[in-house]
Amino acid sequence: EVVRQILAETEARRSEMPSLASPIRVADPRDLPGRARALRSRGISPIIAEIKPRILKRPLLSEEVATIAQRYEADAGCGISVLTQPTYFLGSPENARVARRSSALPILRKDFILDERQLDEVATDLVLLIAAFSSPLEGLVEAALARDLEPLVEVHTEAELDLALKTEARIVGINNRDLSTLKVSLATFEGLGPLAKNSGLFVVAESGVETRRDVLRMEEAGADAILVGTSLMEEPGLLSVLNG
Ligand code: IGP
Repeated sequence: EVVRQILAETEARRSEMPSLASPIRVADPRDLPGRARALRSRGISPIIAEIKPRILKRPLLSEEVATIAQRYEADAGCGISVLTQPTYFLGSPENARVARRSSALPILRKDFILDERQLDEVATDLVLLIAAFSSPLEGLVEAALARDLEPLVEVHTEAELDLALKTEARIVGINNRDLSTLKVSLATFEGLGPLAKNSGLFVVAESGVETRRDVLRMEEAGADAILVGTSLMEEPGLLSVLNG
């Protein structure tokens, strides 16, 4: 229900989207898998820490976004995920710009991308493409790669994983949250993570991680990085506990 509404609102913004005449390109793309490897070699679990205003029930000021981004970098985060969806998630493309200016970490844009033109709204290092909604997936993956924008394809079922594997995407995210019911189960990653891993992809476990034990559980199932939002927005100091 919530998702239907977000998708309808995104559709309604089509007329305001940038023209395809000026595709965006980030100046110096930052390498997420490279940073994950570097952290691992220092014994640190790679955590992609999210800036998710919805948890605080209000949009964030630019200074707050900058402060959170700096904190995530200081606490050895692997990357920063920034919600840019405005209505339900209370995010903005500007938050992604500010986060990228304020830290040296790779920035993942989190939104509901339905149209290639959305890719030109803000320059980031990675962009989330949700297999269930971002259609045609193959075309959006190619459009992102053409901009040097690394697609992270999010899946929740084996059928969606198969769809992701047919694209050129090198990074797949397995969402423990079912976006249609909003129910979370870490068992989702335990089922699909090993399958994705066998295909040679960089695999991210997303959602529902609250403790160091949860992080270890996701790594045990093959996670190369773990994406955490809610628990970090509630307790920013948790990052250095989660990453060990
Ligand atoms: C973070 P959590 O449970 O730690 O807050 O989850 C992240 O995975 C979640 O925000 C998310 C998301 C999404 C948000 C995963 N996929 C797609 C918006 C759209």
